[in-house]
Amino acid sequence: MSNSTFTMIKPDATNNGHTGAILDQIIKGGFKIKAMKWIQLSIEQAGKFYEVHKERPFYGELVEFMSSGPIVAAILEKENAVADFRTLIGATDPAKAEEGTIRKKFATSLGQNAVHGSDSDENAKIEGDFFFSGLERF
Ligand code: YYY
Ligand code: MG
Repeated sequence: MSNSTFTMIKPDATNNGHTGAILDQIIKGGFKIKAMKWIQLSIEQAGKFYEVHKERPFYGELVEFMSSGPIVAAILEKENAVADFRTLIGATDPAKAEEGTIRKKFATSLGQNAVHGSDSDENAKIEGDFFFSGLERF
């Protein structure tokens, strides 16, 4: 079990002014920020990040949405980071997310659900490496 995960605050949340509140909830949830950047992805970059979903019906919409505005990308550290962060953000569909979770509070819809969280230690490493070089983390 690794101690880090990767997150993005998605364009719906940055555009709706929720970045500060979401970061606050992440930090109060016990996560330490090890690296962080505010950027906008190109269509190509978003497409590559979500390549695992290429065959899914929502892929085109997801890639368009994720490149439509700024995101905050970050590597987070905590014991049991991947599972604990998935608990903090709640279910993919905000309508099904637990009360108090980040998606329940801040998501717009199933497709525009405010935050990303890695689903495994392996993907946390792949996703963190997609955004950050060794010089950008500590
Ligand atoms: O890991 P998580 O973000 O909770 O869900 P995934 O199944 O990996 O899907 C990635 C992303 O795609 C999801 O956050 C919203 C979007 N999506 C969608 O638009 N429609 C679906 N039926 C499933 C996922
Ligand atoms: Mg996922």
